[in-house]
Amino acid sequence: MNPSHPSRRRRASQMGVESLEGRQLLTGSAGSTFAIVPGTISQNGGTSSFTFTIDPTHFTMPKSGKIVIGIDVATQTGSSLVPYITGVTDAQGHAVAGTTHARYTPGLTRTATSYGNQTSAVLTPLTLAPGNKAETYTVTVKGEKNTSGSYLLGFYLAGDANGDGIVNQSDISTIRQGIGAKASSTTYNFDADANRDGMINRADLAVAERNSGAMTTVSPSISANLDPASDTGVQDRITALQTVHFTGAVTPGATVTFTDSNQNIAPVSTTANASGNYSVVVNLGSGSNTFDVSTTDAFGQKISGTIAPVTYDTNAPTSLITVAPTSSSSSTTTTS
Ligand SMILES: [Ca+2]
Ligand SMILES: [Ca+2]
Repeated sequence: MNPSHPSRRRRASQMGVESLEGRQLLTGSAGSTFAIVPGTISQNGGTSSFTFTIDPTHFTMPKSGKIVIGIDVATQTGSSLVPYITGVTDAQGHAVAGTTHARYTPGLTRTATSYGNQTSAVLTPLTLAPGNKAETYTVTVKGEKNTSGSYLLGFYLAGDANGDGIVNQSDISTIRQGIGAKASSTTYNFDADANRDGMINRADLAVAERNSGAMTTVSPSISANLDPASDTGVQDRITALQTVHFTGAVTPGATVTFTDSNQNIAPVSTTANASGNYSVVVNLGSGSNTFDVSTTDAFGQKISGTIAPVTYDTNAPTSLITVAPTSSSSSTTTTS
């Protein structure tokens, strides 16, 4: 982990249900996706778009001034969609020059390629607007073979082989060591395959070198931890306090909203600080309280999910019993 990114969480390297589970659990697994965005193509053969923002607060440009963003697309479970990224356009609607496609070699097994052959990825070199201002871009996905359905877009820093949100010499070394590996081989490292074409070669190395210095603080996950001081007695999420405190980590500057699933209590919102940490105080109703936690970040990513209930019980023990502090931790899901 890069110490400058204490809140960053790695992503599962496979999209689809596996990564959603990983995201629900928020366990640190290998991967380099900094944002995951779901979408749906409702008409057979139709298209669907997502607009995102590259801003100087959350992205550091490499020396070239162009940050190479990779965009993967995968079908959601149960979807018959054959998704294809038709392209990326800038705020004026012009196609981003230099955008390249990769497509897995048909015939490679799904496990070998992680995504199977029903996918494609693009690498797109993006810039800030003049004056180092934020710029918006739109990626469009089409249902090939007259298909429709749900998909996931995964955004990554091309060449970030270890998924820590920065492309540097360490990544370049990893890719160099992996040269020659194909998706069917045991030494294949998905994240080292910068252009996602199923093989690691000099093209991936060139992308990483070109992107060296690129960095992002956008995070694909949000955590929500009940402050142990808010959990009286045993750390069991049963408390005698009517007002409790949660902390967590998310994309810096993101808005975070806690909503009572039973709608007994007004939603409470806060904003994460520049390090991605947030803190929120929430009132409880009597009995079990289930909160939906949702966040929206500057990139345009929205994450939402439900955290483990917290029970307000005036009869809950208040004595200070020392227990393992990890029992109060919980996480949100990302099924928005
Ligand atoms: Ca890295
Ligand atoms: Ca490659």
